[in-house]
Amino acid sequence: MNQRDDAEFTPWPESEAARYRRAGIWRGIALAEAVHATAVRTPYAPAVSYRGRTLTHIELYRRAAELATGFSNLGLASGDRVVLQLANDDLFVPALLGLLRLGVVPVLALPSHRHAEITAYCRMTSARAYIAQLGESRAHVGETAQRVVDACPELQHIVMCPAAPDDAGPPYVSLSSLVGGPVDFPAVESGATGLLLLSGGSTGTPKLIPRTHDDYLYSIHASIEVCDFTHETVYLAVLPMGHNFTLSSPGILGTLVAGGHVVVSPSPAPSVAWPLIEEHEVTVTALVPSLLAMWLRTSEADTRERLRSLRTLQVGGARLDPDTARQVFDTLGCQLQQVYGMAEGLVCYTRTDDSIETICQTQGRPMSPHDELLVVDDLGSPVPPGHVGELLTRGPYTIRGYYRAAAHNAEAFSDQGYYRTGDLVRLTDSGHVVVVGRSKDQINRGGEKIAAPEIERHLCEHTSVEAAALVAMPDDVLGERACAYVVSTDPRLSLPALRGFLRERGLADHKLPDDLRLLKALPLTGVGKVDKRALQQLNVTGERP
Ligand code: OOB
Repeated sequence: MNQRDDAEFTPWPESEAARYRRAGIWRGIALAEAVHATAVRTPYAPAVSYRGRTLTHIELYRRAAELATGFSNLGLASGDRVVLQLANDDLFVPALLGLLRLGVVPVLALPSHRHAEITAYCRMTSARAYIAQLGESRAHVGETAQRVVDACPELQHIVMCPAAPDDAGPPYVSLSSLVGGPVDFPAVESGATGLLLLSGGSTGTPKLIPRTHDDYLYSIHASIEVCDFTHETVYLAVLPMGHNFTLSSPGILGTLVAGGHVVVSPSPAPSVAWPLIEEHEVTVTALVPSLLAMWLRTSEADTRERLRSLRTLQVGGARLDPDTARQVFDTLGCQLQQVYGMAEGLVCYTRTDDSIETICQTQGRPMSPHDELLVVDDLGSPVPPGHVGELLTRGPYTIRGYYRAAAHNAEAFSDQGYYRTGDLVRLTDSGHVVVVGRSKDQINRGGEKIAAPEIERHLCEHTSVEAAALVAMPDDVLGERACAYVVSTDPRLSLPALRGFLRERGLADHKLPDDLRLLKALPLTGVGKVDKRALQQLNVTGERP
């Protein structure tokens, strides 16, 4: 390994990079520049709507520039990292574009993250600021922000949205007060890291994904083309806006670059999202399978009529079962598009002209002709066509390494620069991917990823826990739920007590175990590792919350 362990970014080999640049795959344009070019083409078309208020493309451009000025006056500059954690509201897009405009690198945290995760991201990136939503009660800054301030003294600013409470002094500042005289925005280098996305993870510590302006913009343009996004697209952002699926597949950024209109839904519930679809004549939205199931359950005789503007429903993030997939056409009256993607890069889509069977039974095919896919066995050799193996991938928008994680990168990437996805797949003759399972130590809980070792590490900090293993169990609603198998000195250790313990440690709610089962010992494999397959086969009669 010739890389420093704190290397921020593993570049593509120069020969590949040169090829991507020469072929115009990487356009040499920074992300904010690409969005702002649309403002010049379609200045007065609606860009972002939230709770009855709409910003046109030119207004969005101005709002982002104002915020960029404010961020710059705070002392933030190109290359600095800032953790951005906003709910689905009207500030997310201007704040994101404001940071990108300055070349400041946003770390895209999810609203569900709490102080354990936010503190880790701040420390890993030596972040200079944390942009946070005001606490629930709106009267105080919220527990997460307070705990992050205590744990990260090097953080210079906590920017509260929309405004910090009156009695909160430094380091708290209000996003709404961030204005100031004009500044000269720097030219942003398109080969530099544009943003840091979160990895679903399968290790004890969270990993961050450095996406360059060039590679991310390419993935946006390729998505726009495959999904046929135009200035007529009206996209409803239902899933968390900081997730790669919502942000760029083609999502929010794809819609804006294509000159379309993003409508922000503060909740995925049909009672909130469906009236927005009707009001704004939304043409496309994206869901995870568990939310699709909820939409299907909620549907009534008039649902098709109410959702008549909706042409395409994208579903991805977790396995969609083919029977549920088939119901989309009749029950909701729109096209289904399966999306199999990952924040590390590769995104596959089913196409409009695929047969219904292909759309229902596969997770699509790679969006770019430059994506390279290998399906390999345990020893790393390619499997025969049509057989199941682990998917490895590389290409112009799939990273070559995680952020500051050289030791982990040596395992997560092959010598030839392929990313080991940890997904078990089969390729069809037509090149479509069928995801059949997973080899990575992760739980996919309704599309939200849990790195099992991360939670096991916390569980083992409990005074009565001697050993712990977190394992995926089938769940009717979520697809999978998390079961903790624990060896404890306390036979009365309960699920609520364990969940309370983890909550106190500041973990996001979706990472807390759904079941607990106490064992005398954890089963081990021949090489002495915890045998998670054996645990999955034990009948779960354990406690549930
Ligand atoms: C998306 O991104 P991540 O980074 O949250 O999670 C990636 C992982 C994949 O490696 C796979 O294990 C799983 O999520 N996954 C799916 C899937 N889509 C993602 N598993 C089965 N079927 C699918 N359709 O989840 C993501 C990023 C961009 C677009 C869409 C999803």
